Amino acid sequence: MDASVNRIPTSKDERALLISVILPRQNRTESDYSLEELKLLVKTAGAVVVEAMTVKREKIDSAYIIGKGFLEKLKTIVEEKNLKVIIFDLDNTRPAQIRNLEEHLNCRVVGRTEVILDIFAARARSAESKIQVEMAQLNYILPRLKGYGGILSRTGGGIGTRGPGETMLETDRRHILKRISKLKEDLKKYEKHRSLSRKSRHDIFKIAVAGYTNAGKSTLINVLAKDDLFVEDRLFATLDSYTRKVYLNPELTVLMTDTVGFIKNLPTNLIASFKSTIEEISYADMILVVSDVTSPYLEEQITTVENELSALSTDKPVFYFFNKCDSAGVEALNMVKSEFPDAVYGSALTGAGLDTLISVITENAGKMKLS
Ligand SMILES: Nc1nc2c(ncn2[C@@H]2O[C@H](COP(=O)(O)OP(=O)(O)OP(=O)(O)O)[C@@H](O)[C@H]2O)c(=O)[nH]1
Ligand SMILES: [Mg+2]
Repeated sequence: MDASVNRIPTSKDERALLISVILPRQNRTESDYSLEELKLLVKTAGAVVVEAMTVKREKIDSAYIIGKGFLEKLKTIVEEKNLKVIIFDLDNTRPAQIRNLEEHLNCRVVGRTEVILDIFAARARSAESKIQVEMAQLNYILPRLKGYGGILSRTGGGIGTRGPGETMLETDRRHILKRISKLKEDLKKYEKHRSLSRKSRHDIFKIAVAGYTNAGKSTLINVLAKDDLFVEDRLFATLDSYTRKVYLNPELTVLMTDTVGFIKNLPTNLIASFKSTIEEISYADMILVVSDVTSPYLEEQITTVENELSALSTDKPVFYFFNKCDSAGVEALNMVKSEFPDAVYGSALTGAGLDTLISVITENAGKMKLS
């Protein structure tokens, strides 16, 4: 089997219903944020969000996630609205719950993790990221094989069905384990290559550009490098870590590495698979975090990024560029500025603030060289 991920284009009319389940100890603002983000993820995956709803529950039902009453209502909604997929804003759906729901509702049911894995599968461009995604998918499927019963072998495309070939999904655990170990071997080659090219670049100042997905990381590198990286108003436009040589001013030429965007609760399988790509960040001399000031969830996004960075246990200095100031309201922007006074504010799109950013980078690069 070829190492590439099997991609089945999603039909444009894949009509989806999103469900957020909130439990008594959960915070409504957080779950709203999560649901908004899930909408974006689902659109990125190519489906149409017909409706998004929030249901309150005392606890997650072990068989059906939701209660019997709502289940029946849902059945009617699925028929009336001609829904093709129900997407729960949950990270840990159990295979048996999915199977029960699918059998009862006669429609596909997936969780947030499948949506993210699906986007990664569709976006993987380089051979390395294709291997990384396939590994994440197989590791996700492996413990679930038994519980899913026959449903994984279903063909037809759509969220949650993209990934390693269907024939693969029908085969046994041993086959998958063998495939995973082959992919691991293949990945090692890329890691070796990475470490060699890192060694060859030891004398040039390196900046890793990190941040939440869609913050404008690639756009910023493009404008600084006068380059043409893949930019798109979608989540996870970039899955590979590209490095570009960027001439900032007569004093300083740097290497800037674009990295895969972070997101709240990035599936652990993906983090594990993309470890080497994410680790690129810790080999830089400086980390530049790009944030989208227009996001109503700026703080949550920064927390996510900070958590991911601290998981790397890097001691490299971190600088913040608050992007998209061109489309932020004055009042909102002032509030953000008072909260984060040390960040550089600007816009990769209009070029505002880039001079300041370049001076901050140059000044700190100079200091670091001296120390
Ligand atoms: N208004 C405005 N939009 C911007 C700015 N910078 C980037 N964008 C837009 O934001 C969207 C995402 O930009 P990208 O550069 O792809 O973001 P990214 O952080 O690389 O995203 P991922 O690769 O998905 O993690 C694109 O539509 C950009 O045109 C900016 O300064 N202002
Ligand atoms: Mg990008």
